[in-house]
Order: sequence, then structure tokens, then C-alpha cells
Amino acid sequence: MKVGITCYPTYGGSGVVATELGIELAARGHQVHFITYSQPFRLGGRERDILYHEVPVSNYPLFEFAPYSLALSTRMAEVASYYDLDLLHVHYAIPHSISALLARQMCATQGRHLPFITTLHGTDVTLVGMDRSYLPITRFGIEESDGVTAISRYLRDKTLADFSIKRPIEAIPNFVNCDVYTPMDPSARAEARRAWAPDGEALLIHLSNFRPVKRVKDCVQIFAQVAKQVPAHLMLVGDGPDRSQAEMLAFSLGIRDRVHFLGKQDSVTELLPLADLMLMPSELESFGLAALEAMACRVPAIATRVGGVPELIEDGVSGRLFPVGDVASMAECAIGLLKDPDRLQSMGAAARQTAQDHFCASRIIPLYEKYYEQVLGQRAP
Ligand code: GMT
Repeated sequence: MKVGITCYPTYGGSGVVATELGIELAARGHQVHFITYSQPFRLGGRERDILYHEVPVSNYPLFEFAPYSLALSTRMAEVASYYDLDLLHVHYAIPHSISALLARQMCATQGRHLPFITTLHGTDVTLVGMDRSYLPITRFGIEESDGVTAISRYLRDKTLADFSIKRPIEAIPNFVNCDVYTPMDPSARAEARRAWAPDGEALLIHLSNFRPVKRVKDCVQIFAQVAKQVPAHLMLVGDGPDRSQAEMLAFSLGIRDRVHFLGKQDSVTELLPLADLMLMPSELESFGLAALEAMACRVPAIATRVGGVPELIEDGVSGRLFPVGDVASMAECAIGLLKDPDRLQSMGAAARQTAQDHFCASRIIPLYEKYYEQVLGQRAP
């Protein structure tokens, strides 16, 4: 199949899923065309059967806002025609589903059928989509798509209810490549941990785009409690609007020397397996890809019981779940686990097993392929 993929190529879960999907599809013999405004950050640019088409957005003095969505439609229709694409798969509803809809119409005028699938990731429905100025167009984009998937059952059901959607939505969960996200050899791990925890201290990790929904400051608060009882360090991976507030909080709590702000990292596969625990105290997660990536590396997460997270983490077995903002309980739980290596070890093993049994790319990519076939087969003769 020849598949065009559009996503937000910068830091963010939807871009990660779209890019990893493209890589996995190419590995299974499909030809993948990324159509985005810059190269997706997890793409090296030399992968076989993956082509990248930049969307040039011209500006003119008259435009106060450059019409990216229209430039994207133009590029989608061009790429579809030049490379004979079978379908477009867009990630994040706004504006990508609308651009794809226009591209489909442009192609139709040339006698080319170009169906498109929209994958909903979370904030496109729960935040952006619920904004009055975007709600009608989000609903329209969903209804007009040839296929729609959501990354959890929670998000599927919420979309159907909140937008009064009549068409079916397929729930296809986030995935990881379990051969890439994998526990590290113990001696290499012990050696690499020294960079962050030089004296054998415990090591916690948080990975996000530091938006308010991630509650990064809760991570710092939780860690401050933990560090009072257990010698420990915290790696904060990523960057975004709440970073400076988190830095200020770490200073004011007197733990700045033990909180390591690593910024945006291209390769988290070398960092995640080093940690003992992952912190994901989000206000909302439609799935929680960062926790899955950690779990595949045998690192259990202390997370919040929100959105689709309970579909990933079984509380008390493969991780722990708490109410949003319950910093005291999350800290107490982290301290308990760090002081009980056997329990931490078995929770880590259960986390890895969950990733392997339910969320490996080898299980999930065939679901996308099957869905592509279904959408392509829908065409009236
Ligand atoms: O909030 C983010 O981390 C980015 C956001 C996105 O759409 O780029 O992530 C969403 O998509 C991820 C991948 O499908 C999910 O794992 C995240 O749970 C989801 N984030 C939220 O729902 C807040």
C-alpha cells in the first residue's frame, strides 16, 4: 500500500505515534509518505520506503495568518497524484482532517479516489475540539472521514458522546516496538545510571511536553517528598510551557541539584530503562504513551486514574493509579516501592509483560493494516 501520513511533526504523542506507525508500516513493505511542515523528529531521513514531503507555506503581506491548512491540502493532493497514494492517514483532527477532506475533493475532480483516515489522539477532542470555535469543524472532519480511529476506548466513547457522532470509531491503542523499547542489560544499566545517580541513588523519570495538562510541578512535589526519605534523583525529559515554573519550584524546595532537566531528547530508549519509576501525574491522558514506553523498558509508572490510563495500567499489578493532584499518596507509594525492591521488580516485570502481551507494534500494526483494507474496500463500485 502507498500511504500518506500527516501529523504534527514536533514534540508530542500524536507525532510520535504517527512517525512510529510510518516506520513500522515501511518495515512491513508499505511505501510511506510523510506530508508535514518539517521532518518528524523521530525520523532519521534515511529510512527505506519512507519519503518526506515538506509543506511550503508561502506568506503574503495580506495574510495576517499564513493558511497552512490550505497549503497542506495542496501538497496532499499533489503527493497523492505524483506517487499514486492509496490513502491518507492523518493524526490529530484539527486541521489535518479538514485539509485531507479538501485534498480528497481536489483529487476527485481528476478522477482519483483518495480516502482518508483520521486518528484522534486526545487533546484534539478533549481540549481543542471542545473549544466552541473548533467544535463544529472537528465534528465535521470526523463525520466526513472515510475512517476514524481513536487511541483508546475511553477516547472513542468520549468522542461519540461529546460530539454526538453517528459513525463508528475504531479503537486502536498506542503501541511500542518491544524490541526497541526494552530493558537494558544490568551491567550496562548500572554503568549508565551513574551519570544521573552517581552514588547508587534511586532514579525517577518523567517524560512529556511540559504542558499544563501534564502537571510537571506535581512531579517535582512528589520527588521532594521522596527525596526526604530515599536518596534519589529525578530526570525530567522534555520541554514546554511549564518548564521554568518546575525549575523555580525545584529551586525553592531545595532539590535543584537532584532534579535534572534534560530538555527534548531524540532517543528516549537510552534513558527510560535507567529509571526505577516513571511519574505521570497528568490531569488527563487519553492513553499515556510515555507510560507505555517506560513499561516496555520494565519501568512501572505511578500515574493518575484518568482517561484511557486504566486501559494500560492495572492498579497494583503493572503500576499504580491515584486521583489527580494527590501528591502525598503518589509520594508515599513511590517511597514504599523504592524501599521494597522485590515488589518494584515484580511490578516492573508485570509492566513489561503488559506491553508485550497487548501493546507491541507487532500486535497493533496489523490492526491498522486491516482497517486500511476495510476503508479501501468501502468504495462503491
Ligand atoms: O499531550 C500530549 O502528550 C500530546 C498529545 C498529542 O496529541 O500530541 O498526546 C495525546 O496523544 C498521545 C498519543 O496518542 C496519547 O498517548 C496521550 O495520552 C494524549 N495526551 C492527552 O490526552 C493529554
